[in-house]
Amino acid sequence: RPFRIPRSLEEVDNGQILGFSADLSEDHPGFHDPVYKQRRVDICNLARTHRIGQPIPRIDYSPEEVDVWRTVMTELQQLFPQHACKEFLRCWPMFGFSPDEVPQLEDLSAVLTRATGFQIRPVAGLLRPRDFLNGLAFRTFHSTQYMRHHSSPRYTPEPDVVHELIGHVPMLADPAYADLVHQIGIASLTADEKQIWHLTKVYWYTVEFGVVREGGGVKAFGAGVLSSFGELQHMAAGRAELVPLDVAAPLPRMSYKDGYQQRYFVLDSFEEGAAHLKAYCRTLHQHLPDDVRVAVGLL
Ligand code: H2B
Ligand code: FE
Repeated sequence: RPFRIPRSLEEVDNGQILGFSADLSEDHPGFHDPVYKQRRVDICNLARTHRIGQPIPRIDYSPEEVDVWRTVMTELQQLFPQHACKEFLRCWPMFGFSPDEVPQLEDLSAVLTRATGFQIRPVAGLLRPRDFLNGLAFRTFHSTQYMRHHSSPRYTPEPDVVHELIGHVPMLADPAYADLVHQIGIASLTADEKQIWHLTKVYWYTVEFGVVREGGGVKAFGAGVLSSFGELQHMAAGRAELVPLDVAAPLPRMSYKDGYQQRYFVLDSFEEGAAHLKAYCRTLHQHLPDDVRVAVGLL
């Protein structure tokens, strides 16, 4: 299948949604809830009509949605000091997260932009890996804005506002981490389908489920671990296997459904891991046209 290299963020398609969008499948916790489904449609329509450069629409989250946020925040906050990596703990206070209020994408985006030049762009659901990764090349994180279903505050089968804002956003305020994610994005611009798939796995085992050695222990930096009380506890219990990450080697298949990870890829240090990842990404940068290099800030 042919692909076009986007020359600007405007050319990154944020309209093609995989997975649920507002048509929830039968095993989605909100499948039997028409009010929830309509809420999803309304919030997704805001993302679809949002234009780059416009402020991100503010959502008036309902008391029920705030309760979900509060449940997750209250539990996670207890685990972070012990189990989140130092980069996360340094960035976390910059955003003023409170258990009583779901943060607005627009406000967090402003903080991020000041910290690392990253911005948030609202999106209606799970983006195709190529579009999602291409966005990172333009220092843009595509984020959903809807809340998971209140019947299961600790579980979501898809990215939602809790996962994006707690798991991903704080890490993106760390300059070295933001730079790494930017490089992964740039590597995706000229990647063929096979390379996109490999980058998707690299992203999955680092940005989503990565852990790092720190002070004799193992700490979480992956968003899927940081945004899930159960996954964070599971990781901290130390029963999952820890394997060193070799970014160039074939990586195992990803699973969204088999519960907690049975194996985490671990970086010996963040600096060293990032250096390996960036070296791998640069092997994919070689054929980037000069105008694109300029557009993504490489030249
Ligand atoms: N889409 C959205 N909306 N949020 C994500 O965090 C996300 C995505 N992650 N699409 C991507 C895919 C990631 O899991 C990899 C690159 O496939
Ligand atoms: Fe994620």
